[in-house]
Amino acid sequence: MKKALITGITGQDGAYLTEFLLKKGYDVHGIKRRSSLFNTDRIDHLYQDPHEKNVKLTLHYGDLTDSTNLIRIIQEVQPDEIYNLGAMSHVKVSFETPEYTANADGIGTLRILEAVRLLGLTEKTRVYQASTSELYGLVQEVPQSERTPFYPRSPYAVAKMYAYWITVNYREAYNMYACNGILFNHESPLRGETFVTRKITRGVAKMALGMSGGKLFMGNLDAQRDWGHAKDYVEAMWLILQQDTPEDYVIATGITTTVRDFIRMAFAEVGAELEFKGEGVNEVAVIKSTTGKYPALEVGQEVVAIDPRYFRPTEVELLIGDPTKANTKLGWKPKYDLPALVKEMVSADVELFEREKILKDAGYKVLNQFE
Ligand code: NDP
Ligand code: GDR
Repeated sequence: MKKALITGITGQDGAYLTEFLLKKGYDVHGIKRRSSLFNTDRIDHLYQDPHEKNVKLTLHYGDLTDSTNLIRIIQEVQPDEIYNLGAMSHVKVSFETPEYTANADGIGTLRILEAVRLLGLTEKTRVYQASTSELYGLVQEVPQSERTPFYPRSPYAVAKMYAYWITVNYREAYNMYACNGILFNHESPLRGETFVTRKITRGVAKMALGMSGGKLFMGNLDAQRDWGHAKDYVEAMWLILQQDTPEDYVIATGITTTVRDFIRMAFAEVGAELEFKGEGVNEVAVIKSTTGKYPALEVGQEVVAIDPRYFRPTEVELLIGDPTKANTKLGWKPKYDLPALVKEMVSADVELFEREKILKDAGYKVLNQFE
Protein backbone atom coordinates (compact mmCIF):
# COMPACT_ATOMS: atom_id res chain seq x y z
CA MET A 1 0.00 0.00 0.00
CA LYS A 2 1.45 3.38 -1.03
CA LYS A 3 1.59 6.38 1.26
CA ALA A 4 0.91 9.88 -0.02
CA LEU A 5 1.44 13.17 1.78
CA ILE A 6 -0.59 16.15 0.56
CA THR A 7 0.12 19.75 1.49
CA GLY A 8 -2.93 21.95 0.90
CA ILE A 9 -5.26 19.01 1.65
CA THR A 10 -8.02 21.38 2.81
CA GLY A 11 -8.10 23.21 -0.54
CA GLN A 12 -10.10 22.46 -3.70
CA ASP A 13 -7.49 20.19 -5.30
CA GLY A 14 -6.48 18.62 -1.99
CA ALA A 15 -10.06 17.44 -1.46
CA TYR A 16 -10.43 15.89 -4.93
CA LEU A 17 -6.96 14.34 -4.81
CA THR A 18 -7.61 12.81 -1.38
CA GLU A 19 -10.78 11.18 -2.63
CA PHE A 20 -8.99 9.95 -5.75
CA LEU A 21 -6.03 8.44 -3.83
CA LEU A 22 -8.23 6.83 -1.17
CA LYS A 23 -10.15 5.10 -3.97
CA LYS A 24 -6.83 3.84 -5.33
CA GLY A 25 -6.08 2.29 -1.91
CA TYR A 26 -3.49 4.83 -0.76
CA ASP A 27 -2.79 5.62 2.85
CA VAL A 28 -3.28 9.41 2.71
CA HIS A 29 -1.67 11.95 5.05
CA GLY A 30 -2.42 15.64 4.83
CA ILE A 31 -1.04 18.82 6.30
CA LYS A 32 -3.62 21.27 7.57
CA ARG A 33 -3.04 24.68 9.10
CA ARG A 34 -4.26 25.55 12.53
CA SER A 35 -7.06 28.09 12.27
CA SER A 36 -9.46 29.61 14.76
CA LEU A 37 -12.40 28.10 12.87
CA PHE A 38 -12.72 24.61 11.41
CA ASN A 39 -11.20 24.63 7.92
CA THR A 40 -11.73 21.03 6.84
CA ASP A 41 -15.20 21.41 5.24
CA ARG A 42 -14.03 20.10 1.88
CA ILE A 43 -12.71 16.83 3.31
CA ASP A 44 -15.06 16.25 6.24
CA HIS A 45 -16.92 13.57 4.27
CA LEU A 46 -13.65 11.62 4.03
CA TYR A 47 -12.64 12.04 7.68
CA GLN A 48 -11.98 8.90 9.69
CA ASP A 49 -11.97 8.67 13.46
CA PRO A 50 -8.30 8.16 14.36
CA HIS A 51 -9.39 5.75 17.12
CA GLU A 52 -10.69 3.27 14.57
CA LYS A 53 -8.63 0.49 13.00
CA ASN A 54 -7.17 0.76 9.47
CA VAL A 55 -7.40 4.51 9.29
CA LYS A 56 -6.57 5.64 5.74
CA LEU A 57 -6.68 9.39 6.17
CA THR A 58 -4.52 11.15 8.75
CA LEU A 59 -4.21 14.90 9.23
CA HIS A 60 -1.15 16.63 10.68
CA TYR A 61 -0.93 20.23 11.78
CA GLY A 62 1.68 22.11 9.82
CA ASP A 63 2.67 24.99 7.61
CA LEU A 64 4.86 25.43 4.55
CA THR A 65 6.64 28.30 6.28
CA ASP A 66 7.93 26.00 9.06
CA SER A 67 10.73 23.68 7.94
CA THR A 68 11.15 21.90 11.28
CA ASN A 69 7.50 20.92 11.13
CA LEU A 70 7.79 19.68 7.54
CA ILE A 71 10.90 17.63 8.31
CA ARG A 72 9.19 16.00 11.30
CA ILE A 73 6.05 15.10 9.35
CA ILE A 74 7.95 13.74 6.34
CA GLN A 75 10.20 11.70 8.65
CA GLU A 76 7.18 10.29 10.47
CA VAL A 77 5.13 9.49 7.36
CA GLN A 78 7.96 8.31 5.03
CA PRO A 79 5.73 9.01 2.01
CA ASP A 80 6.13 7.36 -1.40
CA GLU A 81 4.59 10.44 -2.98
CA ILE A 82 4.32 14.06 -1.89
CA TYR A 83 1.83 16.35 -3.59
CA ASN A 84 2.80 19.94 -2.80
CA LEU A 85 -0.51 21.72 -3.34
CA GLY A 86 -0.30 24.12 -0.39
CA ALA A 87 -0.04 27.78 -1.41
CA MET A 88 -1.40 31.27 -1.04
CA SER A 89 -3.16 30.70 -4.34
CA HIS A 90 -5.00 33.97 -5.03
CA VAL A 91 -3.26 36.07 -7.67
CA LYS A 92 -4.89 39.38 -6.69
CA VAL A 93 -4.23 38.84 -2.98
CA SER A 94 -0.55 38.13 -3.72
CA PHE A 95 -0.12 41.83 -4.61
CA GLU A 96 -1.20 42.62 -1.05
CA THR A 97 0.86 39.87 0.65
CA PRO A 98 3.91 39.50 -1.63
CA GLU A 99 6.46 38.50 1.01
CA TYR A 100 4.25 35.88 2.62
CA THR A 101 3.38 34.53 -0.83
CA ALA A 102 7.07 34.19 -1.71
CA ASN A 103 7.70 32.43 1.57
CA ALA A 104 4.84 29.92 1.38
CA ASP A 105 4.68 29.33 -2.39
CA GLY A 106 8.37 29.70 -3.30
CA ILE A 107 10.52 28.80 -0.31
CA GLY A 108 7.83 26.39 0.91
CA THR A 109 8.60 24.20 -2.10
CA LEU A 110 12.32 24.34 -1.33
CA ARG A 111 11.57 23.27 2.26
CA ILE A 112 9.74 20.16 1.02
CA LEU A 113 12.48 19.18 -1.44
CA GLU A 114 15.23 19.83 1.07
CA ALA A 115 13.44 17.80 3.75
CA VAL A 116 13.24 14.85 1.36
CA ARG A 117 16.97 15.21 0.61
CA LEU A 118 18.08 15.67 4.23
CA LEU A 119 16.07 12.65 5.35
CA GLY A 120 17.75 10.45 2.70
CA LEU A 121 14.44 9.83 0.91
CA THR A 122 15.48 10.95 -2.59
CA GLU A 123 15.17 7.42 -3.97
CA LYS A 124 11.93 6.58 -2.22
CA THR A 125 9.85 9.74 -2.32
CA ARG A 126 8.43 11.26 -5.52
CA VAL A 127 7.43 14.92 -5.42
CA TYR A 128 4.68 16.66 -7.40
CA GLN A 129 4.89 20.47 -7.53
CA ALA A 130 1.69 22.43 -8.24
CA SER A 131 2.97 24.73 -10.96
CA THR A 132 0.68 27.02 -12.88
CA SER A 133 -0.20 28.60 -16.20
CA GLU A 134 0.33 31.94 -14.41
CA LEU A 135 4.04 31.35 -15.17
CA TYR A 136 3.31 32.29 -18.80
CA GLY A 137 1.91 35.67 -17.75
CA LEU A 138 2.48 38.21 -20.50
CA VAL A 139 1.72 36.39 -23.74
CA GLN A 140 4.82 35.12 -25.55
CA GLU A 141 3.02 32.56 -27.74
CA VAL A 142 -0.24 30.62 -27.91
CA PRO A 143 -1.11 27.93 -27.22
CA GLN A 144 1.29 27.66 -24.29
CA SER A 145 3.28 24.43 -24.02
CA GLU A 146 6.16 23.01 -21.94
CA ARG A 147 8.54 24.94 -24.23
CA THR A 148 6.88 28.38 -24.01
CA PRO A 149 9.04 30.97 -22.18
CA PHE A 150 7.77 32.24 -18.81
CA TYR A 151 6.94 35.90 -18.06
CA PRO A 152 5.27 35.96 -14.61
CA ARG A 153 2.99 38.94 -13.88
CA SER A 154 2.27 38.79 -10.13
CA PRO A 155 4.07 38.10 -6.85
CA TYR A 156 2.21 34.76 -6.87
CA ALA A 157 3.52 33.83 -10.32
CA VAL A 158 7.07 34.94 -9.46
CA ALA A 159 7.00 32.78 -6.29
CA LYS A 160 5.69 29.86 -8.34
CA MET A 161 8.48 30.44 -10.85
CA TYR A 162 11.06 29.92 -8.11
CA ALA A 163 9.19 26.77 -7.06
CA TYR A 164 9.18 25.53 -10.66
CA TRP A 165 12.92 25.92 -11.14
CA ILE A 166 13.94 24.62 -7.71
CA THR A 167 11.95 21.48 -8.50
CA VAL A 168 13.79 21.09 -11.83
CA ASN A 169 17.10 21.78 -10.08
CA TYR A 170 16.58 19.14 -7.36
CA ARG A 171 15.64 16.65 -10.06
CA GLU A 172 18.84 17.33 -11.97
CA ALA A 173 21.19 17.84 -9.01
CA TYR A 174 20.07 14.97 -6.78
CA ASN A 175 18.44 12.65 -9.27
CA MET A 176 15.10 13.05 -7.52
CA TYR A 177 11.78 12.07 -9.04
CA ALA A 178 10.38 15.62 -8.81
CA CYS A 179 7.97 17.03 -11.40
CA ASN A 180 6.00 20.15 -12.23
CA GLY A 181 2.42 19.90 -13.37
CA ILE A 182 1.81 23.20 -15.16
CA LEU A 183 -1.91 23.26 -14.60
CA PHE A 184 -4.21 25.74 -16.27
CA ASN A 185 -7.23 27.05 -14.32
CA HIS A 186 -9.43 24.31 -12.97
CA GLU A 187 -12.68 24.79 -11.14
CA SER A 188 -15.46 22.87 -9.41
CA PRO A 189 -18.26 23.33 -6.88
CA LEU A 190 -15.44 23.24 -4.28
CA ARG A 191 -13.63 26.22 -5.81
CA GLY A 192 -12.80 29.04 -3.37
CA GLU A 193 -15.55 31.66 -3.30
CA THR A 194 -13.36 34.58 -4.45
CA PHE A 195 -12.06 33.03 -7.67
CA VAL A 196 -13.93 34.35 -10.67
CA THR A 197 -15.91 31.24 -11.70
CA ARG A 198 -17.24 30.50 -8.22
CA LYS A 199 -17.94 34.15 -7.53
CA ILE A 200 -20.09 34.15 -10.67
CA THR A 201 -21.93 30.86 -10.02
CA ARG A 202 -22.69 31.86 -6.43
CA GLY A 203 -23.92 35.28 -7.55
CA VAL A 204 -26.12 33.77 -10.26
CA ALA A 205 -27.64 31.26 -7.84
CA LYS A 206 -28.33 33.91 -5.24
CA MET A 207 -29.97 36.28 -7.72
CA ALA A 208 -32.04 33.47 -9.28
CA LEU A 209 -33.45 32.57 -5.86
CA GLY A 210 -34.21 36.19 -5.05
CA MET A 211 -31.68 36.20 -2.22
CA SER A 212 -29.77 39.19 -3.53
CA GLY A 213 -31.23 42.43 -4.82
CA GLY A 214 -27.68 43.39 -5.78
CA LYS A 215 -25.59 42.58 -8.78
CA LEU A 216 -22.22 41.06 -9.50
CA PHE A 217 -19.39 43.57 -9.38
CA MET A 218 -16.61 42.29 -11.58
CA GLY A 219 -13.12 43.17 -12.77
CA ASN A 220 -11.63 42.47 -16.22
CA LEU A 221 -14.28 40.77 -18.36
CA ASP A 222 -11.94 40.46 -21.35
CA ALA A 223 -9.51 38.07 -19.60
CA GLN A 224 -9.44 34.68 -21.31
CA ARG A 225 -8.90 31.45 -19.42
CA ASP A 226 -8.52 27.78 -20.32
CA TRP A 227 -10.91 26.33 -17.72
CA GLY A 228 -11.12 22.63 -16.82
CA HIS A 229 -12.60 20.56 -13.99
CA ALA A 230 -10.50 19.92 -10.86
CA LYS A 231 -11.59 16.27 -10.84
CA ASP A 232 -9.87 15.67 -14.18
CA TYR A 233 -6.78 17.61 -13.14
CA VAL A 234 -6.02 15.68 -9.94
CA GLU A 235 -5.92 12.50 -12.00
CA ALA A 236 -3.21 14.14 -14.12
CA MET A 237 -1.20 14.94 -10.96
CA TRP A 238 -1.22 11.26 -10.02
CA LEU A 239 -0.30 10.12 -13.55
CA ILE A 240 2.67 12.51 -13.58
CA LEU A 241 4.13 10.64 -10.59
CA GLN A 242 3.57 7.15 -12.08
CA GLN A 243 5.92 7.42 -15.09
CA ASP A 244 9.34 5.81 -15.67
CA THR A 245 11.08 9.17 -15.86
CA PRO A 246 10.25 12.42 -14.06
CA GLU A 247 9.14 15.18 -16.42
CA ASP A 248 7.08 18.37 -16.45
CA TYR A 249 3.67 18.52 -18.12
CA VAL A 250 1.11 21.11 -19.23
CA ILE A 251 -2.41 20.14 -18.17
CA ALA A 252 -5.13 22.07 -20.01
CA THR A 253 -8.17 21.65 -22.24
CA GLY A 254 -6.85 23.67 -25.19
CA ILE A 255 -9.96 25.87 -25.28
CA THR A 256 -10.12 29.43 -23.99
CA THR A 257 -13.14 31.54 -22.98
CA THR A 258 -13.57 35.12 -21.77
CA VAL A 259 -14.85 35.92 -18.29
CA ARG A 260 -17.76 37.68 -20.05
CA ASP A 261 -18.75 34.46 -21.83
CA PHE A 262 -18.47 32.47 -18.60
CA ILE A 263 -20.97 34.90 -17.08
CA ARG A 264 -23.26 34.46 -20.09
CA MET A 265 -23.11 30.67 -19.75
CA ALA A 266 -23.78 30.75 -16.01
CA PHE A 267 -26.89 32.96 -16.40
CA ALA A 268 -28.11 30.74 -19.24
CA GLU A 269 -28.18 27.86 -16.74
CA VAL A 270 -30.92 29.68 -14.81
CA GLY A 271 -32.77 30.58 -18.01
CA ALA A 272 -31.58 34.18 -18.42
CA GLU A 273 -30.10 35.57 -21.62
CA LEU A 274 -27.83 38.58 -21.09
CA GLU A 275 -26.99 41.63 -23.13
CA PHE A 276 -23.70 43.43 -22.43
CA LYS A 277 -23.75 47.20 -23.02
CA GLY A 278 -21.26 50.04 -22.62
CA GLU A 279 -17.49 49.93 -22.50
CA GLY A 280 -14.64 49.79 -20.02
CA VAL A 281 -15.63 50.60 -16.45
CA ASN A 282 -19.13 51.56 -17.68
CA GLU A 283 -19.90 48.13 -19.08
CA VAL A 284 -22.99 46.43 -17.62
CA ALA A 285 -25.03 43.33 -18.37
CA VAL A 286 -28.82 43.33 -18.33
CA ILE A 287 -31.28 40.49 -18.70
CA LYS A 288 -32.63 40.39 -22.25
CA SER A 289 -35.01 37.46 -21.84
CA THR A 290 -35.83 34.72 -19.35
CA THR A 291 -37.55 31.36 -19.46
CA GLY A 292 -39.40 32.34 -16.30
CA LYS A 293 -38.05 29.38 -14.33
CA TYR A 294 -36.72 31.76 -11.67
CA PRO A 295 -39.25 34.61 -11.29
CA ALA A 296 -36.77 36.71 -9.30
CA LEU A 297 -34.89 37.31 -12.55
CA GLU A 298 -36.61 40.04 -14.56
CA VAL A 299 -36.13 41.33 -18.09
CA GLY A 300 -34.22 44.64 -18.00
CA GLN A 301 -32.61 43.87 -14.62
CA GLU A 302 -28.96 44.94 -14.41
CA VAL A 303 -27.05 41.95 -13.09
CA VAL A 304 -23.37 42.76 -13.76
CA ALA A 305 -21.35 45.95 -13.38
CA ILE A 306 -17.65 46.77 -13.23
CA ASP A 307 -15.77 47.65 -10.06
CA PRO A 308 -12.15 48.66 -10.80
CA ARG A 309 -11.27 47.36 -7.32
CA TYR A 310 -11.06 43.94 -8.96
CA PHE A 311 -8.54 44.99 -11.60
CA ARG A 312 -4.99 43.76 -11.04
CA PRO A 313 -1.89 45.99 -11.23
CA THR A 314 -0.60 43.66 -13.95
CA GLU A 315 -2.98 41.25 -15.67
CA VAL A 316 -2.64 37.94 -17.48
CA GLU A 317 -4.87 38.50 -20.50
CA LEU A 318 -4.83 35.22 -22.41
CA LEU A 319 -4.19 31.63 -21.37
CA ILE A 320 -4.68 28.68 -23.67
CA GLY A 321 -2.77 25.49 -23.05
CA ASP A 322 -1.40 22.84 -25.38
CA PRO A 323 -1.91 19.51 -23.59
CA THR A 324 -0.41 17.37 -26.40
CA LYS A 325 2.40 15.95 -24.23
CA ALA A 326 -0.02 14.95 -21.45
CA ASN A 327 -2.41 13.45 -24.02
CA THR A 328 0.26 11.35 -25.65
CA LYS A 329 2.67 10.45 -22.82
CA LEU A 330 0.26 10.20 -19.88
CA GLY A 331 -2.78 9.16 -21.89
CA TRP A 332 -4.59 11.95 -20.05
CA LYS A 333 -7.76 13.49 -21.49
CA PRO A 334 -10.30 15.59 -19.61
CA LYS A 335 -13.78 14.09 -19.22
CA TYR A 336 -15.49 17.42 -18.54
CA ASP A 337 -15.95 20.27 -21.01
CA LEU A 338 -16.76 23.86 -20.01
CA PRO A 339 -20.56 23.62 -20.47
CA ALA A 340 -20.64 20.55 -18.18
CA LEU A 341 -18.47 22.35 -15.62
CA VAL A 342 -20.65 25.47 -15.62
CA LYS A 343 -23.79 23.35 -15.29
CA GLU A 344 -22.39 21.44 -12.31
CA MET A 345 -21.18 24.60 -10.55
CA VAL A 346 -24.42 26.56 -11.02
CA SER A 347 -26.65 23.70 -9.94
CA ALA A 348 -24.49 23.02 -6.87
CA ASP A 349 -24.74 26.68 -5.84
CA VAL A 350 -28.49 26.81 -6.51
CA GLU A 351 -28.84 23.78 -4.23
CA LEU A 352 -26.63 25.39 -1.59
CA PHE A 353 -28.63 28.61 -1.51
CA GLU A 354 -31.96 26.77 -1.64
CA ARG A 355 -30.93 25.13 1.63
CA GLU A 356 -29.91 28.50 3.08
CA LYS A 357 -33.20 30.00 1.96
CA ILE A 358 -35.17 27.34 3.82
CA LEU A 359 -33.23 28.15 6.99
CA LYS A 360 -33.61 31.88 6.47
CA ASP A 361 -37.35 31.63 5.81
CA ALA A 362 -37.68 29.57 9.01
CA GLY A 363 -36.12 32.42 10.94
CA TYR A 364 -32.61 31.06 11.37
CA LYS A 365 -29.70 33.41 10.86
CA VAL A 366 -27.49 32.21 8.02
CA LEU A 367 -23.96 33.33 7.35
CA ASN A 368 -23.83 35.54 4.29
CA GLN A 369 -20.72 34.47 2.44
CA PHE A 370 -21.71 36.26 -0.74
CA GLU A 371 -20.05 39.65 -0.43
P1 NDP B 1 -6.79 26.49 -2.69
O1 NDP B 1 -6.56 27.93 -2.44
O2 NDP B 1 -8.19 25.96 -2.76
O3 NDP B 1 -6.04 25.63 -1.56
C1 NDP B 1 -4.77 26.00 -1.09
C2 NDP B 1 -4.38 25.09 0.05
O4 NDP B 1 -3.11 25.49 0.56
C3 NDP B 1 -5.34 25.15 1.25
O5 NDP B 1 -5.43 23.86 1.82
C4 NDP B 1 -4.63 26.10 2.20
O6 NDP B 1 -4.98 25.91 3.54
C5 NDP B 1 -3.19 25.65 1.96
N1 NDP B 1 -2.18 26.62 2.40
C6 NDP B 1 -2.14 27.95 2.17
N2 NDP B 1 -1.06 28.50 2.75
C7 NDP B 1 -0.41 27.49 3.36
C8 NDP B 1 0.75 27.42 4.16
N3 NDP B 1 1.48 28.49 4.45
N4 NDP B 1 1.13 26.21 4.66
C9 NDP B 1 0.40 25.11 4.41
N5 NDP B 1 -0.72 25.10 3.66
C10 NDP B 1 -1.12 26.29 3.15
O7 NDP B 1 -5.99 26.12 -4.02
P2 NDP B 1 -6.30 25.00 -5.13
O8 NDP B 1 -6.69 23.75 -4.48
O9 NDP B 1 -7.15 25.61 -6.18
O10 NDP B 1 -4.85 24.84 -5.79
C11 NDP B 1 -3.92 23.88 -5.31
C12 NDP B 1 -2.52 24.27 -5.76
O11 NDP B 1 -2.45 24.32 -7.16
C13 NDP B 1 -2.05 25.64 -5.28
O12 NDP B 1 -0.68 25.54 -5.04
C14 NDP B 1 -2.32 26.55 -6.45
O13 NDP B 1 -1.45 27.66 -6.42
C15 NDP B 1 -2.03 25.61 -7.59
N6 NDP B 1 -2.75 25.85 -8.84
C16 NDP B 1 -4.11 25.94 -8.84
C17 NDP B 1 -4.79 26.06 -10.01
C18 NDP B 1 -6.27 26.17 -10.06
O14 NDP B 1 -6.80 26.58 -11.10
N7 NDP B 1 -6.99 25.79 -9.02
C19 NDP B 1 -4.07 26.09 -11.32
C20 NDP B 1 -2.64 25.94 -11.19
C21 NDP B 1 -2.02 25.82 -9.99
P3 NDP B 1 -6.30 26.62 4.18
O15 NDP B 1 -7.47 25.77 3.75
O16 NDP B 1 -6.02 26.58 5.63
O17 NDP B 1 -6.37 28.01 3.61
P1 GDR C 1 -6.50 33.37 -11.78
O1 GDR C 1 -7.99 33.10 -11.28
O2 GDR C 1 -6.02 34.72 -11.43
O3 GDR C 1 -6.47 32.98 -13.23
O4 GDR C 1 -5.68 32.32 -10.89
P2 GDR C 1 -9.21 34.06 -10.93
O5 GDR C 1 -10.41 33.22 -11.02
O6 GDR C 1 -8.97 34.82 -9.68
O7 GDR C 1 -9.19 35.13 -12.14
C1 GDR C 1 -9.37 34.75 -13.48
C2 GDR C 1 -9.51 36.00 -14.34
O8 GDR C 1 -10.76 36.63 -14.05
C3 GDR C 1 -10.56 38.03 -13.95
N1 GDR C 1 -11.61 38.62 -13.13
C4 GDR C 1 -11.82 38.40 -11.82
N2 GDR C 1 -11.17 37.59 -10.95
C5 GDR C 1 -11.63 37.52 -9.67
N3 GDR C 1 -11.05 36.69 -8.81
N4 GDR C 1 -12.69 38.29 -9.25
C6 GDR C 1 -13.36 39.14 -10.10
O9 GDR C 1 -14.29 39.81 -9.71
C7 GDR C 1 -12.91 39.19 -11.45
N5 GDR C 1 -13.32 39.87 -12.55
C8 GDR C 1 -12.53 39.51 -13.56
C9 GDR C 1 -9.17 38.15 -13.34
O10 GDR C 1 -8.64 39.45 -13.53
C10 GDR C 1 -8.42 37.06 -14.11
O11 GDR C 1 -7.97 37.54 -15.33
C11 GDR C 1 -6.17 30.99 -10.67
C12 GDR C 1 -5.68 30.54 -9.28
O12 GDR C 1 -6.29 29.32 -8.98
C13 GDR C 1 -4.17 30.37 -9.28
O13 GDR C 1 -3.76 29.79 -8.04
C14 GDR C 1 -3.77 29.45 -10.43
O14 GDR C 1 -2.37 29.31 -10.46
C15 GDR C 1 -4.29 30.00 -11.75
O15 GDR C 1 -5.70 30.12 -11.67
C16 GDR C 1 -3.96 29.07 -12.91
